[in-house]
Amino acid sequence: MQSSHQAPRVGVIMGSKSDWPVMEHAVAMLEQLGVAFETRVVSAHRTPDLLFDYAKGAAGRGLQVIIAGAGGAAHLPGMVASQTPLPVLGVPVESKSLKGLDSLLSIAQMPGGIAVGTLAIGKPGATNAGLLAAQIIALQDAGVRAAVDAFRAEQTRKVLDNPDPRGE
Ligand code: RP5
Repeated sequence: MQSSHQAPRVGVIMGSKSDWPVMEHAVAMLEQLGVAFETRVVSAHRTPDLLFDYAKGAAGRGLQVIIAGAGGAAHLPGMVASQTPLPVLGVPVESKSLKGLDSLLSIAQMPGGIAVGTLAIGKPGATNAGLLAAQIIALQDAGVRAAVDAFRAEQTRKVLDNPDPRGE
């Protein structure tokens, strides 16, 4: 799936459809900040050939950042990072048995020499993956930079305008 008529700049992939309720928060942030993206299921274990094809072709297709979410034995972000020079942001999806601690450690504990930027478990991690991807794109795109600045200013204003924790 592609976000708009613009060529996608961020690839949002996940190991399973079951990851979507978390990963949709990365997509929501990219949409809010006006960053074109594509999204699809790519499984490290169930579709390994697709993983290699996707990762090897990503830079050539114009992608600039890949966000990869997975749960449990979460090998997707690391394996994608091994096959592309693009920055890869890993989102640990909460697992049923170990609450995502397994996902977090699988993604974070990369061997030195292949980098994955690991975010928090679940929704905040997915949200921040979208934000961080936009901040990377913003280094060379003034429009996205303005959108990130506006988002942060609005977030700050909402806190400062509502100092009473008992208020609505
Ligand atoms: C991982 O296994 C996926 O990223 C998902 O978080 C987890 C469970 O997948 P399903 O069995 O729900 O498809 O590869």
